[in-house]
Amino acid sequence: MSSPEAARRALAARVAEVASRGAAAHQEEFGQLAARLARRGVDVEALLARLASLRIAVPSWALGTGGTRFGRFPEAGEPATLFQKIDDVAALDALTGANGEVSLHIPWDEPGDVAAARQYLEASGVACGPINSNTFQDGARPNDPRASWKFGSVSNAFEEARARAVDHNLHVVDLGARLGSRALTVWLPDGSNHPGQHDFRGALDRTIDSLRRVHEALPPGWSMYTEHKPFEPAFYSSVNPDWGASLLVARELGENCRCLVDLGHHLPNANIEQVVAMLLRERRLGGFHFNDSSYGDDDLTAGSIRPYRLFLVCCELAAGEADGLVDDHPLDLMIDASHNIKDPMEDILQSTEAILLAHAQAFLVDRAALRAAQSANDAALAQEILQDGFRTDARPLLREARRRKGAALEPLRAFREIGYRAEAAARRGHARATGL
Ligand code: PSV
Ligand code: MN
Repeated sequence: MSSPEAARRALAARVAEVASRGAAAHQEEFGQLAARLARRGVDVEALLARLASLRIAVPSWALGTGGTRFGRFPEAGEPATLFQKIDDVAALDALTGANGEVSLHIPWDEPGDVAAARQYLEASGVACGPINSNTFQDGARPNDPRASWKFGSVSNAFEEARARAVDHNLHVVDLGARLGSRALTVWLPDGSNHPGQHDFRGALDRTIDSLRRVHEALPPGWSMYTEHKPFEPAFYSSVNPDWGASLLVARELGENCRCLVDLGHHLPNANIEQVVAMLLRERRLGGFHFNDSSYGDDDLTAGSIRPYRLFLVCCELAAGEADGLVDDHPLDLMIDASHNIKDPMEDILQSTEAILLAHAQAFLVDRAALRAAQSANDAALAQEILQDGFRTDARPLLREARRRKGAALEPLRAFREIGYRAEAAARRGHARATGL
């Protein structure tokens, strides 16, 4: 078996070989776009540098085929171990130049030998991004009424169940610290299914009390993210249902707690870009779980259903960045999607492309002109300015940023051409990845 360093070098060579075949066409397209943007006063080099600096973390749980409660159809060559998941993230990064970070989920990715996992991450050039605690699948004591998370974890009426949930979060922080992470993401399944089941205020009090113990134990330089969601698995109420509750919890816990926005965790027609603007204003935005949806928490490919919504969210990020609202805490950008019919890596490549494209288009919006139109109450002009960014085909910029990093011009095509999955299938066989 080759070392992670050797595997990465071999992959990079194959990616470069595929890229060389498209180089001439790319140069022509990029040259035309760069000239057009330069005429409009865009600093193309600065834009390329900003795009090159974007890092989109890969969720470990999306590297295997997702399922629904109706079935699961695993692909051959799925990663069976944490090390294989890290291999897949390194391969994604070789293709995109933007995926060099993995977001782990515990206990799905419990490493066992932590030092070995850290060493493998480093040798693979993969950073450990925000780490997630799972208190929604209580494998340990599901049938012990006083300790089980059946009726909630950190909000549970029983002290023993809450203590176990706090301990699990502390364990995840400890693990994350040893793996090089700097943030804990807490998404809670806690809620109720029946009116009257929960004392809403009591459940929130207990949630905050429990999470305070986790927040107080964060190592220096760490952040904690609260991730809201209106329903599922609880279908009547959730303890952290929306951005207002999430902000309230974050404020009560203290300065190292921020809110994470999962694009799929809003009630229909919610104005997510405005939520983002509010959290930026409060300096409490921590990061994102990018995905897309038609109905609820569908976990579809980012930008596949409502690319304009994704663009508008990125416009708020670009505006917040320009106004200095993220200087003290760079945002953690992550994908959170789970696919049951596509090759999971292909889907991550598509999500990554959509997120980068929406950022590029948002950076192209003429902020000064937009502000002037807003100040003049010129709604029509403001719309023109915004949509000019959205309607620019910015893909040559992404290709150029990738070319300069030695990544693929067209990541999905390159993934297929180098035959990554077929090779993985030959080596790994038909394993079943841990995760959803
Ligand atoms: C819950 O729906 C969620 O969005 C949380 O981020 C979880 O950690 C993730 O999905 C995986 O279940
Ligand atoms: Mn999420």
